[in-house]
Amino acid sequence: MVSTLITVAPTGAEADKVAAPALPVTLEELVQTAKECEEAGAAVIHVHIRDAEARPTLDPPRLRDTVAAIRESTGLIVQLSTGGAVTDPYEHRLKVLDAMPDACSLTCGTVNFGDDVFMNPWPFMAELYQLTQAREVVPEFELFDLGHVAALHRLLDTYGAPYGGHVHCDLVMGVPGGMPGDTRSLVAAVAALPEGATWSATGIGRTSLPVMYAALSAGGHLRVGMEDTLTYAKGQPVTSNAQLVERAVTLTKIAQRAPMSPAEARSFLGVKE
Ligand code: KMH
Ligand code: ZN
Repeated sequence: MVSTLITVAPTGAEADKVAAPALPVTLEELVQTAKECEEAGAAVIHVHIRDAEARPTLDPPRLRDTVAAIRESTGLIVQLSTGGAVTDPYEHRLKVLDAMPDACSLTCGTVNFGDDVFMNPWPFMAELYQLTQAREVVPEFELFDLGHVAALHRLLDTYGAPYGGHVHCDLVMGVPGGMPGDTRSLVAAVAALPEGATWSATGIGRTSLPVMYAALSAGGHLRVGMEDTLTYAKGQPVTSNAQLVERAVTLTKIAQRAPMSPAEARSFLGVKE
């Protein structure tokens, strides 16, 4: 049976703890969330951290402690965000790899991000990519727009294969300013991916379910979590990240695909043992 890699993105840099009390922002909350999501069927955790006031941070000691704590309590693949918040400078984003995660996100281009701009110019992408190769960290290529797929081709053509030897992408759909979270955009993006690449998809906000159905029907993998979705259904706030993982697992099983275990995901992605 073909299996589905499920990634949970539990926190993000944008959601507000006051407006979304279930958002995990402390180390204890994050570790508890990680355990629940592994139990529910996730194999990868995409991590953003917050400071003592629940504001997004890329503080290096905090990142190191977070990687260690999640590794100690779960078998999940720890993927640190190098995107951070739109206000994070490039130097801080590059230093994320000092925390020695299993994997990291690598966004393949600049994109409008609501009223903001998420900056990923070519020199930054190229430097980050070469750093992932040197540090033996598996990159996940975040694609918010079709143009990002072209930049991914340029990255691979210029600098060669990623650490782990396998290209895995995540289509981040439905960001205001990026590609829409619908089936025709998903099909167009997937058609443009490099030969042999695998991919997950996530739909922001109300595009979560349509993107999940489209991804399952097109043979893709899934990312879910409160970074991307705070509403479970109309009028129903998400109560926990595990609730979103459980729904993804249910839909995956209906699609006749088993959720991939963390051990299977390690070999699938080429993560260092
Ligand atoms: N918070 C966004 C500006 C990533 O994690 O790499 C960027 C983001 C992508 O979430
Ligand atoms: Zn993120």
